[in-house]
Amino acid sequence: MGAAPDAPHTTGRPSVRNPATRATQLVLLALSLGLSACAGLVRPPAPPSQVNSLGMKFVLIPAGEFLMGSDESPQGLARDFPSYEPRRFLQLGDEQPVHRVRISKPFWLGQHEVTVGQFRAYLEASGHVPESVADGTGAYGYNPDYDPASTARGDAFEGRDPRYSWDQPGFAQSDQSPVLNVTWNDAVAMARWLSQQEGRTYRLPTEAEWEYACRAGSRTRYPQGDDPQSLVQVANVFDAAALPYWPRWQAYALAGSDGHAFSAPVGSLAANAFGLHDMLGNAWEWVADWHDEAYYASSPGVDPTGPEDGGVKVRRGGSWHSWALYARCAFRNWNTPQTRYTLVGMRLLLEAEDDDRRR
Ligand SMILES: [Ca+2]
Ligand SMILES: [Ca+2]
Repeated sequence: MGAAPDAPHTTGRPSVRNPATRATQLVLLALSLGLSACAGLVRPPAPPSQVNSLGMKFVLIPAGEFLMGSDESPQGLARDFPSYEPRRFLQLGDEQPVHRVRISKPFWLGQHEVTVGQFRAYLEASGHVPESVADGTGAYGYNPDYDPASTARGDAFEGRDPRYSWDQPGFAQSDQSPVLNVTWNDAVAMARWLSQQEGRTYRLPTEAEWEYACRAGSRTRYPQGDDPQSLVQVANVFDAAALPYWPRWQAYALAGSDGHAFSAPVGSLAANAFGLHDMLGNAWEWVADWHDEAYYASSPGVDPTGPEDGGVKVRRGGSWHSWALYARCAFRNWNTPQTRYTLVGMRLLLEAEDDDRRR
């Protein structure tokens, strides 16, 4: 599969350890249990979390094993995605074979995608110039007057154009929105800077760590099950709210509404069983690995880190503009490390230290 430079190939230290005394914690626990019993509710405990120097919240993901990838048949997919062209179900071969992967160490993963506000704070403190600005070619954006048919590639968005950048994708973004139009190189630079600032190791998750975190114990297409229509409860994707802006894609819009035509403030939709929000939808998320169509056939069984080299980096999870087929935990998409696009953002991983592993 070839890929144009930007276009989707399918269309300090922990600061929130509870300061309460042990006695206070016990009282709070007793009250909590009592209230839960009164209400007839048994809630799972919140996962351990911490907030870093930029206000980014991380949750602890336990070590474990999972089945990575998907071996769904084209026939099965056609049944559940009846309005899609059959050729789309034949383009998912890089999700096979399904293989068992062990994640040997716990890790902290951003509870949310990196936000516009956090990325701005990083730029101001570090002096980093985002690649779309540094190379002068700009990024991509939404322009209601733009006609994809007027361009050679038929991109859904206008660009590259210097008028668009990480803080200007052509639609309203707040400091709580996921940052978009950032390159893989920008994401790695932010992780390196945070590591230097805090004396800990930040990086992008590997593809395996990302899928393990997305599935959160599930083996279905989506963490909540296989039904594409149920996605609107947990993910901001291409839905009834987005359809009025792109009516020609009516066949691919979910019938329900997730409440967001464009990006959603991070954490607007429900978390998965690991306490992570927006793993599916909102912003595509760069991961560390190079993409290789055949990698799963030879992937190591423990902590795989992807091919040694390659030409394109993997991004995962789908976006606010993605159709449900492309917002599955197993789906793999990819672009060059220089790619910037109005659908692509990031989520960072913070490596666990020995103290964390005893939790
Ligand atoms: Ca949406
Ligand atoms: Ca996402």
